Amino acid sequence: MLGFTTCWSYLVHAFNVITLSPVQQFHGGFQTPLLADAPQHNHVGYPIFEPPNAPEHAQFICEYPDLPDYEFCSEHDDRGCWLRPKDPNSTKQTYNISTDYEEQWPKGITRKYVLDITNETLYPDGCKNDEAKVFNASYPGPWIEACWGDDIEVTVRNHLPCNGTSIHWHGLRQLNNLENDGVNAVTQCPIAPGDSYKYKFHTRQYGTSWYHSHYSLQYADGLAGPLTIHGPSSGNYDASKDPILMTDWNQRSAFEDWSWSLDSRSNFARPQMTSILLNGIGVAPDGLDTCTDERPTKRYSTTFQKGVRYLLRLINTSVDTTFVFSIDGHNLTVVEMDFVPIEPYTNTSVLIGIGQRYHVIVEASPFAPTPDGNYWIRTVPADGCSAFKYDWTIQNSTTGIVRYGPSDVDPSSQPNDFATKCSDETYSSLKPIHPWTVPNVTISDTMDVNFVNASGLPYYPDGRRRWQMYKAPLWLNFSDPTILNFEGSTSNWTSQLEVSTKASAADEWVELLITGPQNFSFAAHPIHLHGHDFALLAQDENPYNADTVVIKRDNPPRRDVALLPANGYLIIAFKVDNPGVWLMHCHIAWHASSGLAIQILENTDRIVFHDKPALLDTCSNWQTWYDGERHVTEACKAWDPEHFQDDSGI
Ligand SMILES: [Cu+2]
Repeated sequence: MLGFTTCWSYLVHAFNVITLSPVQQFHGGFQTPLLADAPQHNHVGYPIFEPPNAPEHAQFICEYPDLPDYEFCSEHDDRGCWLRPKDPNSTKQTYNISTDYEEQWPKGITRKYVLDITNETLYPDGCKNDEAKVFNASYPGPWIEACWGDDIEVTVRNHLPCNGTSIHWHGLRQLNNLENDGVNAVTQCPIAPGDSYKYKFHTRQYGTSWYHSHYSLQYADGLAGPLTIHGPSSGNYDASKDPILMTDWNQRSAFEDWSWSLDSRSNFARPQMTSILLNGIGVAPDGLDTCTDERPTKRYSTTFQKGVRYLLRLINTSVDTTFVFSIDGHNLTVVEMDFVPIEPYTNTSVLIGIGQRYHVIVEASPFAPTPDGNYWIRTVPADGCSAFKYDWTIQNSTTGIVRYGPSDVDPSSQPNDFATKCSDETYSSLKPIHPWTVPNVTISDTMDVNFVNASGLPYYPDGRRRWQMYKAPLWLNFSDPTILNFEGSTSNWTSQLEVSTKASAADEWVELLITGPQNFSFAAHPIHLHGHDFALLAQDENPYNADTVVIKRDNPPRRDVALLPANGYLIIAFKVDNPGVWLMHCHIAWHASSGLAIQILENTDRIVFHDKPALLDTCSNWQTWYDGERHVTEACKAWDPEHFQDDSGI
């Protein structure tokens, strides 16, 4: 990200005057899905259907031209079925909730999308933010959809004046597809202003996730959007709601917040958030001193019809906040975590860490009916797992509304009975539908998450400590991505983790112990792994003890983000089957910027390249911009050219 040498008040002023984009009115909460540029077929000798979890206000069609003998088989009371042979006596594979999706998936079509990234002025919480960065002039970004087994191509065009970018497809495995993981300085150079990059990937998993910028703190400024692979469900439902993205939000750029936190005049204080948004809209706390040019705003709302079972897709896209989501008077039946269908369980709330997703089914028959037919949606920051400048409590975290009828009054509903402790959903509840067993291997490495004095980084203001995950805080070089440096000729890999197995050893696993700091207490860290989903073998809030640890190898939870308890530990394992350089990092944006991340160098001698010239072009264009245009672009002049990068780079 960008560094400053100027003082805070000047910065605020500078940001007000360097806005280049026209003021634009956004329609908060309403997302226009891009229509995929899907091939048209004039015959219907194969499955073509609108999936049961299609968008509410647009048409979306699944097509399987390569499966002519198949039919779509999802029904209200059998959402586990997806495609089955038309002939009941056929011995061919059925694609359903029990399918081992790592090995088998229905071959779909290719979906093409374009994302244009621009700077915009937004009023998501009623307050002006003229440093927002968005996809296709919409916040959140457009819903990227595909059907199970489709391929996706996304062309990303960077129109930002003074930021590079790269877009990560969170949770997608990118099997043998490193160069499409979208992590600048690791899998590619940043896409320079004026440049574009085409990402191509295949879908084997299904469910909901999000895509976001991995360029420093950029996603905090608005570069985040929902991504769904339509597929079967382990719970039955009648209708679905468009994804619900929940996030914390500020009225200025996260780059400014970060820069100020590196300035001794701030006492290196941790940045604070202010508002909470659902699908890009919300209401700022009263009397906020950072609220300027105030405009009317509203909360997210949705309507229920009595008796209908709705599928909700919940995504936490926050900078710094773990949320407890609930709907007054309604239970939630959880059916999918991250991209993994699980055995359904029912509760009054669900806790969602940053980067985590849950599919939940809500039956529209409130157990505590209100006279007005309206119910609050609450997104309560979990205890200790946020840093707001405002006290969001169970009572006031009323960030959305479910309405049954025409009444537009505020709900009179009362909160459900639920806990706000900052720990993942109950470990024993998270049982994958497709069972898996993790072989008995030993812990190969221990990672102690800690907050350290780490001088020697390229930019390290005196007295500012940094988070680290392994041997040192991460610091990447935008111009020199790891993907082009496996030999380590220009970089030093000793602080990263190398994992290598013989090519013949297809089923080897690696097992890692990740421990929280023992000498001080901090919030839980949402640990995210790229390139794999992992088996969560153990998760405990007490310090690790090899004599008493209980490790679950028989169908453990499987996901791509897990909360590392503040002073406790995680044991995770993954199969070493995806050559690449995969980031593992805390998804608290401030912590990732600080360096709480490592690169896992997995069998780098066997990495597959698909389009190396595109990688080299992107680097060449980045370098040209970095060395040249950056110094003359008006919008870049507010930044300190010496400390253009003042964080890890991710
Ligand atoms: Cu963290």
